[in-house]
Amino acid sequence: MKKILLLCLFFVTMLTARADDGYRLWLRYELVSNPQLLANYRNAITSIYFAGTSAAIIAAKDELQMGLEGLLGRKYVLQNNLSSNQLVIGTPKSSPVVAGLSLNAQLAKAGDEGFVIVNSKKDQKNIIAIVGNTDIGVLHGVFHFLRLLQTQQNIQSLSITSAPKIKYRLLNHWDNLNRTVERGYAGYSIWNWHTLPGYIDQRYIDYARANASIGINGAVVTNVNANATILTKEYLEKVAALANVFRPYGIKIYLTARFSAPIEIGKLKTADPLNAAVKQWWKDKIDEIYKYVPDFGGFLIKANSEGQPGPQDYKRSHADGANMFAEALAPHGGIVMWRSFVYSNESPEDRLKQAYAEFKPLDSKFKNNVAIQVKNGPLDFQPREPFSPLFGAMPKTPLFMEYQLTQEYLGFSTHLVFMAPLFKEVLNADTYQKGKGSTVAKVLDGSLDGLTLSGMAGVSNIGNDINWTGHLFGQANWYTLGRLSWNYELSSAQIANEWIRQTFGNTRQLVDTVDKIMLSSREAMVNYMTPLGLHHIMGYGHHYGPAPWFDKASRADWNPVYFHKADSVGIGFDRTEKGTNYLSQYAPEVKKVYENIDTCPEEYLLWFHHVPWNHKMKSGRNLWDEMCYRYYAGVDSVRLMQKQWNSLEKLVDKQRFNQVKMLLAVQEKEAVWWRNSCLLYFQTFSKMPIPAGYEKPDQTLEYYKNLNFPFAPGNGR
Ligand code: GCV
Repeated sequence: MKKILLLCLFFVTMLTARADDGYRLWLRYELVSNPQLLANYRNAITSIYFAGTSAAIIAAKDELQMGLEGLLGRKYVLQNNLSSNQLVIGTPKSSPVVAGLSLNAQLAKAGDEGFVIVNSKKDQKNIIAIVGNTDIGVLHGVFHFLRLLQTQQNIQSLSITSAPKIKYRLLNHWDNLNRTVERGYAGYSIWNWHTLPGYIDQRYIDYARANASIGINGAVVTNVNANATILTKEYLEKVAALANVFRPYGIKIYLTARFSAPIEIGKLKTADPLNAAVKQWWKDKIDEIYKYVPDFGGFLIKANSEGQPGPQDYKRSHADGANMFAEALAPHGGIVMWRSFVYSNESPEDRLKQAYAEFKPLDSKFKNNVAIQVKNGPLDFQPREPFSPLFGAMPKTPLFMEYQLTQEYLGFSTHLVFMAPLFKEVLNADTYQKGKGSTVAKVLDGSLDGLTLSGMAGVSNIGNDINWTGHLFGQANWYTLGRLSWNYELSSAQIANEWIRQTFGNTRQLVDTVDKIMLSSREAMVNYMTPLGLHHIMGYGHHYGPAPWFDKASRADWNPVYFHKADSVGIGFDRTEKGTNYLSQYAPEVKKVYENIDTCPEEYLLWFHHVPWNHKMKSGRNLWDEMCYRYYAGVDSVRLMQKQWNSLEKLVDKQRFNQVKMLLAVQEKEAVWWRNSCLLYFQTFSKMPIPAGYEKPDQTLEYYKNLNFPFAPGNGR
């Protein structure tokens, strides 16, 4: 009887161990599945030598012990004498043993946050050293080492020196104080302001671990559509509690500043940035913040955009506004990230031209600790956009990249879309600012113009869903932001490969298949949503699903019809000299390629040109047939993704397998919805048939137009 009970217990434990809700993200530390490799790892690591007492080094040590215990199935105790097959972690400052390893040349390249990992010999003993100039560097090194084990790499001849290419690597949370998340599709905000500062949710610590593991070093915890309450004493105490959690992980906290806060919580009559009382108010407020959070990172500010207050309310410039904050932050080492996402309520000008028009003339007008944060494209995180022309146009001003991880326009958290290819496409784009090779990446890291501030931010896709991001694959986009901002030279395939191995395991078939799914997913989505350069044709307000017919918004440039301009002749937005001349904002070399309908890459065709329906495409099809082809190809790709995923049933735990399977089914349904409704609608202009051989839409255009989603998520204030 006892035996049977034990057996049952064994099976229950096995089953529970196999269930996986995704909470552990890519830090799963499962036992290494390859027996030979496991034996090798165990031989190579028999103990840990560690030096230092800071919270960061303790975090590194804890992570290493936890990781090794999971991966190698053994407990590792710490030793304070050197022995063979030891992992040695520390900094030259904190340990004479580490100092004696003579790694100065490598460490000189690792900077403040980077690390060195090498196999070395010390006093006849073979060791692996994970070393940094700082304790945070060591922590990053430990996470990298655990990544090597999780992805089953050889650790016999390690010689790694790694330093981040981008200085500020940030998540931007659009989280409101009432815990709704603007454009958030993974539940409510993870910040429980009500129970802070007294209650520290384990999630905050796991959030910090996850970020540190991929090198993210800053979190803006509040929405850019800001609420001044966060700046009150009561909330600053809560902010301080979060900052204390983040600090050991090398993560600084940042806030969003509501420009009108001096009026709203300061009882002043104005928020004019040149007014002495206003300046003093912000200076006092910032000094107060630093009393709570001595390493406060600074402010991210959305001003004079979509109804937010800003300096222009007082006839002042963006530079006047940003510099006021910058002056008060500078003595403390804080920075201002001022967003360029502006477009005016009054101006009838092509919306895409407005950010450049406002910011380019201000180049050189900003203080040293100001960066302008620019969305990757000129519009608003569409499935595909050309790079923003501000990159390459402001050589005297540091520009930070803003990507959107949360899938506002990319299918919310029900669509599997791996964004690394989107991010890389922008980074690799050539601005021609200083001739060929002036890529966006070089603008971003400051190397093109000799600037020292550099930054990359992702609008967070994190919520309090058990697996953090709603869709399990949303985790890969969070992961990508960290890895790319550390090293933008990593390829999409490398990032996908790392993430898959850590998240699902190292089985060849599994890795290869998920890899195919991920790498094809972004193009699939572009095809079933907005092929050939179409943009902004989604549902109004909530942005859920297609609504290319929508024309009732209060502003013209919130209407899909404004963007696609379909008529009986053709479709697309003419942004050449004959149209809005938006193209003049790019370098002549870039403009030249895009302005000629024959050289314009087809993926941007309708972004820049109004093209006749019968225009002959590279495939030989006319535009209408090509559009049909792309929309159908998009749906076909999702169906292939489904098949590929289904082939993995035995290789993925049941819980995560089923989650993804269900979501792929939703994605397929919605891809068909996008395809059918867009084609039926555009057909009313082209008057051409959907080519023979394609499955015909099973609903009418009227049916699609009448769909209504009063409770679509993400719109919360
Ligand atoms: C935070 C888009 C989104 C808004 C968002 C805005 C921005 O317009 O729909 O929800 O507001 O971008 O980036 O500021």
